[in-house]
Amino acid sequence: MSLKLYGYWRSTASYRVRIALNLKGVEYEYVPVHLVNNGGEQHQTEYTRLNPSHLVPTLVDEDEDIMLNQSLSIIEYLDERFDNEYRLIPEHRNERARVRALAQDIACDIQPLGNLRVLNALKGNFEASQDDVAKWAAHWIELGFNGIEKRLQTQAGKYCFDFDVTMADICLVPQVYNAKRFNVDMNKYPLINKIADNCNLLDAFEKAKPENQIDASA
Ligand SMILES: N[C@@H](CCC(=O)N[C@@H](CS)C(=O)NCC(=O)O)C(=O)O
Repeated sequence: MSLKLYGYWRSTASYRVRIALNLKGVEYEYVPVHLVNNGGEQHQTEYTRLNPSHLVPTLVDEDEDIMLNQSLSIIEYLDERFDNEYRLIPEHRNERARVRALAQDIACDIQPLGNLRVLNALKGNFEASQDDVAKWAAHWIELGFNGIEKRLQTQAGKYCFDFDVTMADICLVPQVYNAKRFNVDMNKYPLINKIADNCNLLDAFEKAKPENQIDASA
């Protein structure tokens, strides 16, 4: 098999790539990298040779001799490499820009603030309690979701955009999963909820769920 995805079941960035691979209908080998056990396998030499940023996901495409990090770049790569009828990024320039913007609202402005290493630094360097850390993570998700919910009022259909499932939905669904982990009150976000529910009816999203991965644990 030529494609390998190094990821972690609960990592939202890995979850995005799993959805994209499933939507494109591409077979891949999933290689778990446990972010907590063994001091965090993302820090082990074997893995940092592939990804010196100590983060998942990493995609290796042996046929093309390419190794990629950054989930959004990986998704764009997959969309172009497997140029089938299922487009994750629309052809039209304006739609493409809007999809990327919404994806970045999540991947650049929400997720990094709740990343494991950020939460660990709050505890380790600034004496934050587990409760403080959970409030911190929920705060940034809510701030981001407040803006996204308003934006969706003017553009959403069944999915984030009225045309079809795109990279924006691929980013939204894992972030909703993460929001629930941090007890964000999702009743405040009816559109986000509706879109996530619609996406989760699709096989590609179901298969990509954290609990359906080989490395899922309680
Ligand atoms: N911008 C990166 C973010 C990657 C990232 O933050 N990965 C997290 C899991 S979602 C991670 O590996 N965290 C490990 C750590 O913080 O030590 C992407 O989209 O791929």
